[in-house]
Amino acid sequence: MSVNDLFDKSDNIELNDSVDIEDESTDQVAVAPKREMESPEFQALVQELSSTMGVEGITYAPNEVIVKLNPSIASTNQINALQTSLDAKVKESTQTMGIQLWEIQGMSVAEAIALYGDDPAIEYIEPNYIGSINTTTPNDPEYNRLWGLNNTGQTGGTPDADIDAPEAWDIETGNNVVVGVIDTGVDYNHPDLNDNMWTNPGEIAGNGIDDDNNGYVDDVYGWDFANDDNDPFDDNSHGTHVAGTIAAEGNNGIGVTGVSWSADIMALKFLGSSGSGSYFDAIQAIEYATMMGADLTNNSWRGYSFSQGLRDAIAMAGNAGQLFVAASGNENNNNDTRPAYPASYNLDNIISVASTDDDDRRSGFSNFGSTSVDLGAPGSSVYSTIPGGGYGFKSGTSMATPHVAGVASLVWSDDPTLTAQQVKDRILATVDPISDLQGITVSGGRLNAYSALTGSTPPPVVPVIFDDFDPDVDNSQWSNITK
Ligand SMILES: [Ca+2]
Ligand SMILES: [Ca+2]
Ligand SMILES: [Ca+2]
Ligand SMILES: [Ca+2]
Repeated sequence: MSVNDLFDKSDNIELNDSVDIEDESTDQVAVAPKREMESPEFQALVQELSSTMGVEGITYAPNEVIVKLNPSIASTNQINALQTSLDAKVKESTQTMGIQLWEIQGMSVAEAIALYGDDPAIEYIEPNYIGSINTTTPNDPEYNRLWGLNNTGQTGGTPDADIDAPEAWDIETGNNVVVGVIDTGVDYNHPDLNDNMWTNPGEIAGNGIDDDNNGYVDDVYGWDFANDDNDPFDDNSHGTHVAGTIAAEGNNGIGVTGVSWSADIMALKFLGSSGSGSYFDAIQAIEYATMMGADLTNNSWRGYSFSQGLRDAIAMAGNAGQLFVAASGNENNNNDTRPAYPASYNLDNIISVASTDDDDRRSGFSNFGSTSVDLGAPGSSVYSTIPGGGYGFKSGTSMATPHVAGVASLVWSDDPTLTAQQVKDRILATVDPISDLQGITVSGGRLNAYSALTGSTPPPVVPVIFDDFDPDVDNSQWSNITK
């Protein structure tokens, strides 16, 4: 049903008293009658107009209409009458075209258009639509909980304190970049993850044979280095949560979406059900990711003791072109003075991540460091997947880190020719500066996916030099770091 359809059928139009004008001139009868606003037909038309005007992603100024009067018909009295009925005043006019912006108070935009869309004195009346860059909104029902991806103030925070994911998705939603999740394992059966799991193309499952001769028998989704078996299922929940932020299946009508809608998650379990694990198992996991060709790994865990072996494993990954995204830690520490590993190793392929909240403030728990922590990313009250097909909230630099890993995978999806260094430089050079991170992080800002995708390749970040060995700390255990 259109405006014309309705009005063509409107044989019983009544004059509404409120349209009456003070000036009893002969122009009065020429004013188009105000339709009966209580009638079902009118209400249906308003409803139809509202739904057309307000479809997803389209917004318009709530109390404004763009009006062009028909100069051959409109008289001063008619215009006055129209403006009175709309409780309208002219806010602005174009210089030469006779198009005006009216501010209306008497009724909604849809009602105004329904009433006067066919008025002969008006050439057209339309919403004052809000234009913006394109955005892509996924259909996942819990998407609105993901303030870190798109913050509209839905959690009481500051609108746009987010990574601009919908703007980024208009450019790139991700493809099969392989992201190793070095963590507590992954619920690879989760309905929002199972189609985004990496599987070893050279391995036949369950035949008891190491088909690809990589030293691991029946390693299909990755490996469990904590328990030395081929089942990296998550018996903690941390790794599944991290995996969902990177690449929960986007736009599948289920649950949430990751930063990437379709990266491939390699499950590399070295933290056991308690959330801790040994550095040797971490070294094996990093070696596996490198051997099997992961493009990057997410490392939401830390310890406070230096290990040459761990450093060697990460350096080897870097030599293979792999990016290593690491959590800075949750102790509100300055990592410049008290290094947290692996984030604090002075290696070019490491990105060290602090946590921010929905007001673009540093999360109170987050570590920082002007030379040792690179940037911030959303990490407070992050909603993501948990084992058993569920969802839940977690906070920590552990939750910030996978936002960065997800953006790295998007950047690589968009341009596979980039080196790890170029991806890192791009991400750090295109942060949104935020006051809370100025001077206490390398970049001084919070991750922005859209800017990372669109920014030109920046000059290289100056290498960080600092003493990364603290002999006073003895910590042979590595912990995942969910606050
Ligand atoms: Ca935004
Ligand atoms: Ca194998
Ligand atoms: Ca096999
Ligand atoms: Ca989903």
